[in-house]
Amino acid sequence: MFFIYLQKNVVMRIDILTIFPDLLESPFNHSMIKRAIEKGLASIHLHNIRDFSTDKHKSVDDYAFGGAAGMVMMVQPIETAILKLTSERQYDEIIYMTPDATVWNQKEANRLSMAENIIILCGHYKGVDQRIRDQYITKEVSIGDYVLTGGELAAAVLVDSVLRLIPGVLSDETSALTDSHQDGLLSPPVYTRPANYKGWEVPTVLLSGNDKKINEWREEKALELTQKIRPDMIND
Ligand code: 6GU
Repeated sequence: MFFIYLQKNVVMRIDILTIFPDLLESPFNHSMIKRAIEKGLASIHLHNIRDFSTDKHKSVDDYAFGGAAGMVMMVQPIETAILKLTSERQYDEIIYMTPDATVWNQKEANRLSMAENIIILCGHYKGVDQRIRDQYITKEVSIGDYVLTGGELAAAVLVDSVLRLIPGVLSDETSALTDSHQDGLLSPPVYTRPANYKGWEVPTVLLSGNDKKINEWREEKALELTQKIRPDMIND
């Protein structure tokens, strides 16, 4: 007797709340992400926060209490959008993209690639009213120590890093396993034909056909490169 383990065929659903949905149309209509959607492995739904505003001017932001500079995104439109989505299905995470959060990394991407349904809220101006963060947000993500105009480009980065890990999204499935960062090291250098271009030669070991030697060379180079460029990754 034998068992066949069928992989559960789950489509990852991503709902994105933004005041600039146009900013996200293009990244999701190209290359790898587009293919993931076409293959039915993921679905991405963009929602304009403004559409949920009950205000007669369709406002989404207001002045900060206490006189701080900059506008703050209001509770009501965001809450209404979140409540509509969460009434329709269960979400694994409600993520807020903001520079004042811990920084996204490969380990987090691996973990999130296992989720079924997620909501991503993109911040703008001085950010969202803290009460949204306190009441609804389950995870806050920054993509690095610099400030962007809004969370949209950061959300595109997060979605790209997660979708490419879903089996079947990349044409060569194993290639995600050998990415920089996946084993805690940077990737070794790569070369393609010709073996000699203007006298610039490819390391001879790569032409040797000796898999053991080649793997040893790659590991050595990965370690050397990481030590030189990102010693913090080795100390971690
Ligand atoms: Cl997630 N949002 C914004 N506005 N700026 C950022 C960021 C996010 N991550 C790094 N900088």
